[in-house]
Amino acid sequence: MARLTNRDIAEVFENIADLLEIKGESVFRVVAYRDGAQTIRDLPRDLSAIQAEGKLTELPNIGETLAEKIEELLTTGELNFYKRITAEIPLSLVEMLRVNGVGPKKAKRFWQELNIVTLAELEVAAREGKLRGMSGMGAKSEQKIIDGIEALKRRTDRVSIGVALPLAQNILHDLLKLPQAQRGDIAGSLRRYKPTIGDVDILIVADDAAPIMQAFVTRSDVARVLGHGPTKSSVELLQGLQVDVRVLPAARYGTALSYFTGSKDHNVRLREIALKQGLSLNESAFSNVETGEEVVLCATEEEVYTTLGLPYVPPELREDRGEIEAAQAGNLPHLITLGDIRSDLHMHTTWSDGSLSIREMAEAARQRGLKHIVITDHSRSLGIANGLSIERLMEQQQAIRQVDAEMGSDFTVLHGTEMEIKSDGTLDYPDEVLAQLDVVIASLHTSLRQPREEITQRLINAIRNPHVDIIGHPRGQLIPEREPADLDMDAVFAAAREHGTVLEINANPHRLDLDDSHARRAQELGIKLAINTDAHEAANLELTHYGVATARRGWIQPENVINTWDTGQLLDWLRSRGQ
Ligand code: DGT
Ligand code: CA
Ligand code: CA
Ligand code: ZN
Repeated sequence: MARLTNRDIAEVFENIADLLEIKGESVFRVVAYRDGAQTIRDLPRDLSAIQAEGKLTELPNIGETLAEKIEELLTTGELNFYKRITAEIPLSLVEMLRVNGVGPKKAKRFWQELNIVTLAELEVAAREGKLRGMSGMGAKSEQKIIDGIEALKRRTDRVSIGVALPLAQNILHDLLKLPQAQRGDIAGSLRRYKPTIGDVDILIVADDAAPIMQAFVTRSDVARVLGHGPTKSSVELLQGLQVDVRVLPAARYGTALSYFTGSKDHNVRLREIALKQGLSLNESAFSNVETGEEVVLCATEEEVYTTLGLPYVPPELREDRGEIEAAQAGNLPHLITLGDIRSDLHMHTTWSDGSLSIREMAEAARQRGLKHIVITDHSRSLGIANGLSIERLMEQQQAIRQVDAEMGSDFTVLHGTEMEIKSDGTLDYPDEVLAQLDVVIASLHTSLRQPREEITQRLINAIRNPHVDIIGHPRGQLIPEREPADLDMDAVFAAAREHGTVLEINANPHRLDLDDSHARRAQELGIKLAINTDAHEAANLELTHYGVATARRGWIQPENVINTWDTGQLLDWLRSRGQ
């Protein structure tokens, strides 16, 4: 029996959730499987190890029912319940749900009314104009389905950086404990902080590579060894991620780190510059183009750039999006760093769907070195997240003022909200309530698939409200499973600029929203940004670095991020907004 990876088990639960939804089961059952799957996907450890400790039910979102199913899957490789439900509803319907514009109700109708059960059959039927015969389906909705299928084909099987980075750090940490290892780094897309990762690339400096290769391929979290060579090995982890480890001599480490950090496009540009100097650059050295003789070995990346006559280019910029030209002109941006961040302006407590009290959240934030935070629980219409009625919101204000006083003068707790922008574009609290809050974040959580004009207008309505300070995770994407809303971002930016509304870079690695290029555009337009974790528990406060890296990928400078402000500066700004 093949060992099931965490990713395999998460997939079974996701499929069950989808099948139950197609069947029309209660949302709570569906959500239970979906949340369970998410927990497993994000898990930094192997499920079978947790099962062996008897601690499955201690995981968030894993109750008795799911724990039993995990056990059955781990011990037998199968699940009876899954067999029963896939006998009743074709499993292949699930892949249809990944198409934008196809929900569970439509999938069920394609199956029952037209006997279409696979994505391929759906595509053929749509292209042949066979869907428009169904009630409520026209040529336009048929075309949308074709567009959706094409978009889906462009997406690939990549892993969220939030899953890949902890796994990679863990492996690097273990390998660096070996006596032969002199130093090491994570390279590739992970070092550049791309939001999704194809595979993990790790480099280690050592003279004797064999013990490092051996330790790597025999790790307990390895599902399969894909290659085991003298200086390079590849494995697939139980979590379903491929990892490549390469061992190099110290003298050539700089060229290797530069090469394997990429991006490929950035490397191509570096090689062009080298060629102009009569040098050819590869992963191990600079050589003379004519003679092929190695002429410069680089132990550090800095030496690679120096040889090319360039200043050091931070990994987050290496995408060939203008960084080479900027480096040549001496114009590289002064990038924001994690050390510049003094506050977190978006977080949840037990008042809505968070797991810590206001006081606990404040303590955790202070421990991380922050100077001020804003508590922004969900608003009343978001029932599923226990959103606050106006009465409870006002009660919460008292509680927050109390904690703020208790925390002393070097730490400030402000009262805010993460308010729903409702489907019809109205806001969830009236202006006179918003006027009493220190900070108002407005976010879209529902009806994210509205047509472009409608959803853009909805967001702009919120931006225009003088009480709204920040738009939370503006585009509504989830990585890797949900595409952003179909927003006219030019119009959103124009409105944000006009009204001085801040746009968030949500640091949660499942969101990273705004993304790098939209953040960059916002900065160019003079729009201020916020980098917030949207924490629901203490550990989430550690996610800030993902947001900072996204900002760095977007060329963001510290002065354009309001979390770099000290408390007085933030309060002045809030006052200047007339609240
Ligand atoms: P990924 O794994 O798809 O998330 O993206 P990367 O950037 O980690 O790509 P990967 O793992 O295929 O290769 C790691 C780095 O190695 C890549 O960023 C640049 C370098 N590299 C790989 N193949 C080539 C190539 O054919 N030409 C050049 N110039 N560089 C390459
Ligand atoms: Ca890679
Ligand atoms: Ca690779
Ligand atoms: Zn939130």
